[in-house]
Amino acid sequence: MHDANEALIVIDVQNDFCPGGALAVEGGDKIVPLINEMLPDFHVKVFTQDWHPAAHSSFASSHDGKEPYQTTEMPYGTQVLWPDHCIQGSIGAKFHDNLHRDRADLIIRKGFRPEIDSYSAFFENDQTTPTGLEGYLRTRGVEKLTLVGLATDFCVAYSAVDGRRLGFDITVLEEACRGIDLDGSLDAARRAMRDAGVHVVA
Ligand code: VGL
Ligand code: ZN
Repeated sequence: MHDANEALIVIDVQNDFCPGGALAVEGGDKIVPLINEMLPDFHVKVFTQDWHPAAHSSFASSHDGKEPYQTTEMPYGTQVLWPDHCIQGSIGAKFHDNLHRDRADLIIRKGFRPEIDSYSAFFENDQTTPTGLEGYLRTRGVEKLTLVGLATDFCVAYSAVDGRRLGFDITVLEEACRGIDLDGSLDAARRAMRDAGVHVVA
């Protein structure tokens, strides 16, 4: 059992990020048994769920002439455009069937504002709009986080770097993560995490 001040944060283990999903991450489903095994060892267990309205601004289909994986400029910076995914209430937005979702203390949804994407579990992509997770963790006395889930180079990495910015001790367990790796994004994410003082563990 881990200490009472440690939390497991399970990032976006949803059907659309698993094989067969709209934004499938290779081997995304392979991490589910590992995460299930880890869950009972943590006092505090938080799951995140990517949760977009239809026609979300992060979808390529919402931008004339754009294809998935191209980028566009948003008021808050450059945004990758994705295939439609994790639409609120859809099967793709559900957690993977085998994930022990009933173990979650808290499910935090993100990306529900039409005009802004949210990779991080802490802040939306403007880096200032909070999701509320920080307050939840602090009021439960949490200081250390272990991050697992999908995708390593987007939601996991952004959450890890933001967590460091907020002063949490952060470990990313890569064995229980899988990445998208868009144009070297996996290496860049590993570098950004290490530079931020995240413990990146194989
Ligand atoms: C994610 C791209 C778009 C993720 C979510 O969970 O890493 N990536 N939405
Ligand atoms: Zn998304």
